[in-house]
Amino acid sequence: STRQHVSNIQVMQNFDRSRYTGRWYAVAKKDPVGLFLLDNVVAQFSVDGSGKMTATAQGRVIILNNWEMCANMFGTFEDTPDPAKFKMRYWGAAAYLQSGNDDHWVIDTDYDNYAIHYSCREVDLDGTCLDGYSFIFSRHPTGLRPEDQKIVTDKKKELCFLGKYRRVSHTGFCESS
Ligand code: DAO
Repeated sequence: STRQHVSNIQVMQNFDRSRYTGRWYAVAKKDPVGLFLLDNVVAQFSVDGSGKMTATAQGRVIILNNWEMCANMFGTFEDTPDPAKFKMRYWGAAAYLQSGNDDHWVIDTDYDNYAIHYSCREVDLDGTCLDGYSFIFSRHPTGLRPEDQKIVTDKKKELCFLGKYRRVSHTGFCESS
């Protein structure tokens, strides 16, 4: 398959942020260089009174090489001319957690079952993505419905990330802390 220019990646048409609110379980993840969130990743999206999208997220992380903990993360989203493309500023509840400013694109979603997120952190000189990450989200902690799997596989291909995802397990690690 041909390498995809980041600027040609198709995102969700007429993205509706209010239908996107609520809880999403990460079921698969393509990691960036220097991965951070390992598993038990759950994101909760909201839209505030002024219409701005915000999110909180939890996930198991390992910091300082061997300290395992549940990270509580926060994100605010800056709008762009494309309603499905945001700039996400994110930070942790504790200063030693990761923080940054990433693209946050919604590639596809049916709002009720699945969502495909994409973020390219570094675009190569030829316009392809050099370092990026992507979450496959489900509304269901048990994973994707069989009927959504083909859609998701096709989108992974379009992002040139097919075969680069790993399964994100939910063991209850972040529920006890
Ligand atoms: O896990 O390697 C990684 C990259 C993810 C960084 C972003 C984590 C924080 C997100 C907060 C709001 C989420 C939707």
